[in-house]
Amino acid sequence: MGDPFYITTAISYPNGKPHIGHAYEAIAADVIARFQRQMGRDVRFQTGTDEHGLKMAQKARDLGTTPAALADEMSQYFIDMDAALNISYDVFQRTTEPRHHAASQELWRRMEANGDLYLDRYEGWYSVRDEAYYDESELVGGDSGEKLSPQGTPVEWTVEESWFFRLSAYQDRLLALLETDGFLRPESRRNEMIAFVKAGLRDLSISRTSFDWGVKVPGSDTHVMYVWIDALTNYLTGLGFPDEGADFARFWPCDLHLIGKDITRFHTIYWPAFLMSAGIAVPRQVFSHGFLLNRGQKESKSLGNVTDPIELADRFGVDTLRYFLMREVAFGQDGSYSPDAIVTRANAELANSFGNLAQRTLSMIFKNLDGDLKPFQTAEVDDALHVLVATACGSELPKAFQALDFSNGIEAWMRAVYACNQYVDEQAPWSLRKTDPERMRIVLQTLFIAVRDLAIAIRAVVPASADKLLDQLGVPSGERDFAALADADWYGRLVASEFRVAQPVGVFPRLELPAETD
Ligand code: ME8
Repeated sequence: MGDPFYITTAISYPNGKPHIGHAYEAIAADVIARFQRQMGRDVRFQTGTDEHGLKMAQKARDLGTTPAALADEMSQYFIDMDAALNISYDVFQRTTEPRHHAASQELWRRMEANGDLYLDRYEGWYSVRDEAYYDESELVGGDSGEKLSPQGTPVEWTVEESWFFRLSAYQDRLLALLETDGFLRPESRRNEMIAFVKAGLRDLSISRTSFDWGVKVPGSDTHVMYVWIDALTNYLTGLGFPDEGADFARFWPCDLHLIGKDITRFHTIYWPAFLMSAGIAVPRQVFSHGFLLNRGQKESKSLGNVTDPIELADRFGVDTLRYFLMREVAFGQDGSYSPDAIVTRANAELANSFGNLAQRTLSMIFKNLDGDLKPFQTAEVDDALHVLVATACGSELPKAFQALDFSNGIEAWMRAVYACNQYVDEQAPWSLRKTDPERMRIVLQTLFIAVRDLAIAIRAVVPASADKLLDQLGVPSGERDFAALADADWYGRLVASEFRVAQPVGVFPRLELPAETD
């Protein structure tokens, strides 16, 4: 078994249906998980829903239902979205599960035992939408002079008895952690967090008494935990904590928490401080991705531009959507999407370039060689193509993906696809058919090998399509990872197995540009 690799997404608030931001994060995490599996790692991939807190309680009240019923109903939409997007998670953790309450209470007890919790009174500006208290100095003015959080959400002056966490005691350790290379990426976010810690950390209010939709504070029944304490603990719950058994021992500390930029503070300051207090190792890396915008605008109900990611996947194809998001957006930065951009990208790269290459190659082998593959001797030009493709697929793409630089990894792959298409045009196998059938055979078989390499390399991004293609290429399902890619004997085994190329079925359809261009 390979080395363990534990990756998590943020757990989503199920107070509404999933939006494109949720889909983006799930897809990015899934591409990483699948890529690491292809690299031979023993991957544990966790996602879930964050079901407590005032936001959920208020939404349930508005709808005339209970928070528990709302959570049950809405978390199913996230499970359905993951199924629709082919998200290969191992654990879907819901925070209303009893085992999660037990895990959160144990974390609390450990922090208390370490002397980091104390009871006091809290007065401050609370944003229900962000589930966070803000300092007066952080607030911004709204259009009609009202006070808003730095995220632009309404805040209320709140006074209550509260448990506090001694965050101020962790300032130096947190600074050292943030300065550790690779803990928080991208760099711009790391600088922001370092500046935040350097400005001085205040103790954190971590319980509420004004409502009861949450995890009860051990020994303090009128208090429920601040929702972020229990939310962050989900990453431990899924591994069986407080039982520090096999899963916990194998997968903790987490290799990668993948989150959006708006919740970086919670994951790189509060969370490591809680863990340090409880005597638990901190995660190895947090990556905070950018926001996805709809034609450059944030989606919101009032703008009427909220997109259902399942509809997008139905309309353009799951793999098209996955490919577009990973290719188009420089990972870590904000990105924009529109139906036109999806169609243009998918047609240019998947349908016209890679899909066309695969389709041409397989149908020429089917028609001209009776689908029959043989061992063959290459010329210099064939070897050059082989080296170029093998380098892009076996080295450039995985190196970029390892660094979470997906757009550049895919670009290297695309360059190899273009080189193959250029090779087809230059070698013109269709005209060799009469003049030099043996040379035609060599060209087509060289292309067959290139298509196989390209399909394996892009498999994490477009898993269903790549597998459909690899099935047509006769590549066994156990030989589709990066070790298999580097195995020089596979072609010989395939030939010996008497596999024959059948009439190919197109894998990447050409899409129509949407009629409406508003
Ligand atoms: O923040 N583009 O939940 P959430 C990209 N429950 N990513 C986006 C986005 C967008 N437009 N909008 C949101 C929460 N996200 C908490 C997390 S973790 C212990 C608790 C990202 O449903 C967002 O940054 O508001 C977060 O990573 C995830 O979607 C869930 O957001």
